[in-house]
Formats: sequence, C-alpha cells, structure tokens
Amino acid sequence: MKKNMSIIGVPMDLGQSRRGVDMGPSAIRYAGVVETLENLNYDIKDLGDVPVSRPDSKYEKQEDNLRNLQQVADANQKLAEMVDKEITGNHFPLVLGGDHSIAIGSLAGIAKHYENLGVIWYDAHGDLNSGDTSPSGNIHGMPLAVSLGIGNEKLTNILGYQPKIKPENIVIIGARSLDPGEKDLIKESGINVYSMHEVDRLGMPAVMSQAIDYLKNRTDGVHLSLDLDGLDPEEAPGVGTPVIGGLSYRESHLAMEMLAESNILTSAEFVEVNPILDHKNKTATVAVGLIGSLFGEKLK
Ligand code: HAR
Ligand code: MN
Ligand code: MN
Ligand code: MN
Repeated sequence: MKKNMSIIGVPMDLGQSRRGVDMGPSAIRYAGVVETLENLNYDIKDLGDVPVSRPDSKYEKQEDNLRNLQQVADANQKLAEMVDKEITGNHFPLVLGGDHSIAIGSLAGIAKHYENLGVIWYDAHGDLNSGDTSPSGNIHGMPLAVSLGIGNEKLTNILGYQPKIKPENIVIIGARSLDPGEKDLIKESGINVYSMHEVDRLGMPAVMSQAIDYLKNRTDGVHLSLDLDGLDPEEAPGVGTPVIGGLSYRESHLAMEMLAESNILTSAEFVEVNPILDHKNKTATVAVGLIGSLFGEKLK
C-alpha cells in the first residue's frame, strides 16, 4: 500500500544573517528527495514552496531584538496553514528549509492535531532563545522557545493557540552550542538533552533507544526537526552556523533507521541546508540520505 506524503519547501533565509539558505529546498529536491521516497513506495505530493517575502531593508531588527519579525511571522503563518491542511488530509508532512525559524510554522500546524506532541530536535543548538536572551536577534535561534510559548506574540500565537508543545516532551540530540539563557531554560523546564557529551558516553544506539522509549510512552505523535548543523561540518559543510565536534553521518544514519523501526514519527523537517556554503551539494545529498533511512530504506 502506498503511503501519502506531502513535501513543502520553505525558502526562508530571514531568520538569520547569511544568504543562501533560501535555496535549501531546491538543493534537496535536486539531490533526489522525491525519487528516493517514490522508490520507497510513498505517494508524493510536492506542494512547491511557501512564499517568503523579502526584507524591507536588509535584515532589519524590528521589535524585541527580532530580525525580520513580520516577514518571518507571515511565512510561518502560511506554512502552518498548509501543514495543518495536509495532516487533516492524512498526508505525512515533510517540510524542507530554509533556516530553522520555519519550525515555528511547522509545529503550529502539527501540534493542534495532538494532545501530547513529542519533538526530537536534532541540532548543534538549542534554539531556545527569545529576543531577551538572543546574542544575535536571529529568529532561527528561537523556534523551540517560541513553540513553548516564550517570545513575541506574533510568533508564539500563530494559528491562535499556545504553547504548541510541552518541555518534557522535547528531546534535543547533538547539542554543543548553548547560550546562557538557553541553559537556564533547559534547567528550569525539564527539557531532555542528549548533548555531544552524552552521545559520546552512551553511544548513539543507547541515546536513540532511550529517546524513543521515552517518547513512545508519553506522546501521541512525534515530530523530527533535523538541523543539518547537528552533523559535523566535515560531513555537512553547507550550513550557516557550523560547530565542530558534531554527529557523524553514520551516527545520524543509524538514528534515522532506529526512528524508522520505531514507527513513532508523524511529521518531519530538514533545515539549514545552505548550497552557497556547500561543496557540490554534499549537505543536501546527506539530507536525502538521511530522509531515505528515516522512511525505511534498508540495506538488505
Ligand atoms: N544560539 C545562537 C543564536 O541564537 C545561534 C543559533 C544558531 N541557530 C541555528 N539553528 N543554526 O540551530 O543566535
Ligand atoms: Mn494523496
Ligand atoms: Mn536549529
Ligand atoms: Mn543549529
């Protein structure tokens, strides 16, 4: 039986300051995402890209230390409506970024369909800042906080409800660059974090089986938000905010295979691919390799 999946591209680069990440959806399509999934027997509906407006004056900070706030909010509103509609139509939403600010819209559209949505945040960063704690004013460093209801209303209240998720239903994997305000929030909120320290100590198989068991028991759906900078920049160089000492392709591949086996996933997004900073579309190719594993590609 064919499984229905909808692909939505979000050519967003306004959540941060380096141009080029808006070309991420094209690069991932060019690397063969649709063909890969069709070969795995998915019935793919590629909805194309959500319209993203240009900044008024380049990368202007608007209210609350937030760069391009209105443009980011508008695009996320449209994305949220599309995701909501696809889930209502029983299609698995696969969102392609774009910078990580698009998780605000993805989660807004997804979370209204679940009582207790779980989130796996695969990332070098926590993305738990608000305008008050952000060192940069870049909204791509804030989507997880926004989804917890922390930050400017234009972002937290998309689709008219908040919070989207509960801190105890979040598992961050691969973190190695957290700002002071993010560390405080993690401590006080009960967000689960497997930083690189835990990955190194326990190994990816144990990290993933713990994360999967934990989420399976307490959630009624799980969203994977995979930021390509979670991987080591040696293997995924096409990202705007690389941090050395990251997850390997092999560890990530295994993580995706274990998620596929667990059958807990109900939505996914792959973000932060920046073709301008990449080498021969390597990072988009890595993304498609991971997407293949996530949706059941087997070696035998
Ligand atoms: N924590 C830093 C900030 O808020 C850097 C955030 C970088 N974020 C991403 N997404 N690339 O994970 O500016
Ligand atoms: Mn269909
Ligand atoms: Mn991120
Ligand atoms: Mn990141």
